[in-house]
Amino acid sequence: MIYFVTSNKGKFVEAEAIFGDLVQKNIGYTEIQADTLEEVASFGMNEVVSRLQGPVMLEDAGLFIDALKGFPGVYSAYGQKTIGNQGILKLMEGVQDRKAHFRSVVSYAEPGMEPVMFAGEVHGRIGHEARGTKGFGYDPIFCVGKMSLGEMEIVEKNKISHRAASMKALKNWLDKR
Ligand code: ITT
Repeated sequence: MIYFVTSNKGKFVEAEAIFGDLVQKNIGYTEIQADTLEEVASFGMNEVVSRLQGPVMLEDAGLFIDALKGFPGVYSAYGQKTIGNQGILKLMEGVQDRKAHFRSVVSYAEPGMEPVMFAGEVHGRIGHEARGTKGFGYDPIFCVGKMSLGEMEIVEKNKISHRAASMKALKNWLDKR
């Protein structure tokens, strides 16, 4: 059993499909404003491990759009809350280069252990409209091939996603220990 500290149900169900024995803890932790996902994902670790006294993971993820020089990136949660998908589509109006990627960094630790971190990425493009009602966040505007992530079932998203890559790497590491 692992505690996954997150407020995001969408992230949790995707992680649960990979790990099985996960417990969501919506306890909040100190999320710093930093330049990298790694700094955000590692900063809160000591705090949550000592509070929960067990195996803990947390994850920080973001959408990086080439034409916007990586925006919203580490500000993805704020971007989603404020301008949202329609705001991103607006910023991308008339923009030819639609390349973007999602990146996920998962951090894991047990009491008395130095945290380990694993990263994952998925490359795709920003669509011209929001499509699909599955998934969450930026999924409807992020396309891989002909489909948006918002049109994919969790099993399909988990074959290609940033989160699936970082979490499968962690699972591999745990299985091999
Ligand atoms: P926690 O920090 O509580 O885990 P959060 O929703 O704030 O939840 P992040 O800071 O990691 O999570 O994510 C930043 C935002 O990026 C998030 O609010 C989503 O809108 C978006 N995002 C992350 N992963 C995504 C995915 O797989 N598909 C679509 N949007 C995603």
